[in-house]
Amino acid sequence: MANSKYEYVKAFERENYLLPETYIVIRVDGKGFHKLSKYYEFDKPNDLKALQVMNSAALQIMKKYSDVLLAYGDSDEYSFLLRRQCELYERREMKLCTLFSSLMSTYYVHFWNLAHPQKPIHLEMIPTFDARAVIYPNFQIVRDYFSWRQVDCHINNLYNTCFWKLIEKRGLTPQEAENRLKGTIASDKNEILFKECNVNYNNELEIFKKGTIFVREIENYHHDTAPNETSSRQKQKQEKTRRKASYSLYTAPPPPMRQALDKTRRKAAVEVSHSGKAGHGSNSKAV
Ligand SMILES: Nc1nc2c(ncn2[C@@H]2O[C@H](COP(=O)(O)OP(=O)(O)OP(=O)(O)O)[C@@H](O)[C@H]2O)c(=O)[nH]1
Ligand SMILES: [Mg+2]
Repeated sequence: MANSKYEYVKAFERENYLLPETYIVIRVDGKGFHKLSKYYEFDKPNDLKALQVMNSAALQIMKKYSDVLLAYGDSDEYSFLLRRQCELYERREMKLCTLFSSLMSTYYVHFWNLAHPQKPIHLEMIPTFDARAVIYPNFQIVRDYFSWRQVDCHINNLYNTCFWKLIEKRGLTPQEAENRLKGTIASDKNEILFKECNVNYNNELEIFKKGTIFVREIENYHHDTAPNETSSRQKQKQEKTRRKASYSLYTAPPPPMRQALDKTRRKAAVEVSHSGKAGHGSNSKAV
């Protein structure tokens, strides 16, 4: 490589390497989807086809990167869990975030256009995603992270379902619906839906209420050595095993997130800091 007098500018570059031996969660979120959903006339409060586009894009990312063990998504966001010993791009934060956000954006456009031949993406309203990466030191916190996202989905969906049903079925204006819901708790909203709108919230689609979970199903995966003792041949073999794994989609059977994460842990043998609730030993192996 030529050494020019301009080479010194490289010294200004900074890189953040995500701490080793920690779980990485990358969350992508649609930019301005409030506007975008209006522009492309999404069904309110949930557009099944749009959610399926999100799911297809996320699954494509999961297929591309075998380090992704699990992905959870709802609305315009998706969270990807990368294994503790992931060495993708040396764990460079900027590289990971920019790649995940650009892949999500381009896959989204691709799958949108496949699903909506009559309503393709227009240049003036291009879907784009931002991304952040957060590291978590143990599995308990990872589980709480996904529970947090799923609870968020539930809270938003219950509110939005109530809001739009009050408008559709009771003829309220958006302002009146907002006022009606002010100060209400979850049970009040269920009651409003049932008594005033003739809607049983339990009958709403699971994907709307709980989001979508993809799990990489890895069978017979063993990894007995410490990461720095793993030879490159062993690493290649493990990579191949992960790559060959199938994917399961859960629209969250109850209690959804715990089951899916436990399954990931059992099958992929993600290392776990022991939690009494989960009922597994703490001697599981690291992927
Ligand atoms: N009608 C409809 N709107 C949706 C659907 N999914 C997502 N949205 C819209 O997308 C928004 C996502 O929330 P945010 O990410 O907080 O809002 P945003 O406009 O994307 O803003 P930034 O993420 O800050 O750029 C929701 O508030 C809805 O307005 C859907 O299935 N149907
Ligand atoms: Mg958004």
